[in-house]
Amino acid sequence: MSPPVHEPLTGYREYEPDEMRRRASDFYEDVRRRRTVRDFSDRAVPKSVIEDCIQAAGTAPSGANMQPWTFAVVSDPAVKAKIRVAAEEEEREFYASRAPQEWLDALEPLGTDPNKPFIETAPYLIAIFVQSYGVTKDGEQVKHYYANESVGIATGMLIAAVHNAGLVSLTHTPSPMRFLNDILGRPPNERPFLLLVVGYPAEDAMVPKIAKKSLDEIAVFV
Ligand code: IYR
Repeated sequence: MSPPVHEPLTGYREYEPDEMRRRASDFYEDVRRRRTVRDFSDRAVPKSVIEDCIQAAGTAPSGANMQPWTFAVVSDPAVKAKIRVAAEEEEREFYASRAPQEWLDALEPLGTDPNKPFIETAPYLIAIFVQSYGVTKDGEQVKHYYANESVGIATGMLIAAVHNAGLVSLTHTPSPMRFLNDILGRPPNERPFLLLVVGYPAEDAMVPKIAKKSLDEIAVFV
């Protein structure tokens, strides 16, 4: 083990209290506009925007800084078509028999169903994988810590980055999603976490009329 090397904290910025309050409230006002969208436009999105959003996600904290994530970016229409076929197959099973009635009732307000045309319409799919363990160049396994939590945090940052860029996303979770390993050629130490659909909303996009919980419903101050 080499001794830890530290460096000065140079990137940090403190703001005057007024500026801090303004920034905190501006950020909230901005992210509260974010909606999960299921109606996508096929308009092209610059690849560099997707790359920057993924780099932003890659700055997320992770257990022992293992960065246990892989972002597989799909824009090839043939690959998107394969993913759609496989996802819809799982979704048909889910809606027809796998999902308990309670789950179907919970989904009712969202109006979701097994048809997932957005998988082909949207310009980008980002399949996010959790690396349950790492593998060195010599093929040795490296332990990952809090891999799920770490990938959840990175995914949240990716969703925020996509919103900040003026795009919309859909957190799609076909279950089970192992077919993503086959289609995308990912190794067995990688488990699909989420399929993030990214693009512009369709011009006539509709979203469910739902509300977020208020501060006193989600926070306690002790
Ligand atoms: N995976 C299914 C069902 C679904 C599940 C949850 I939890 C949602 O918030 C939305 C949908 C689907 O994508 O339709």
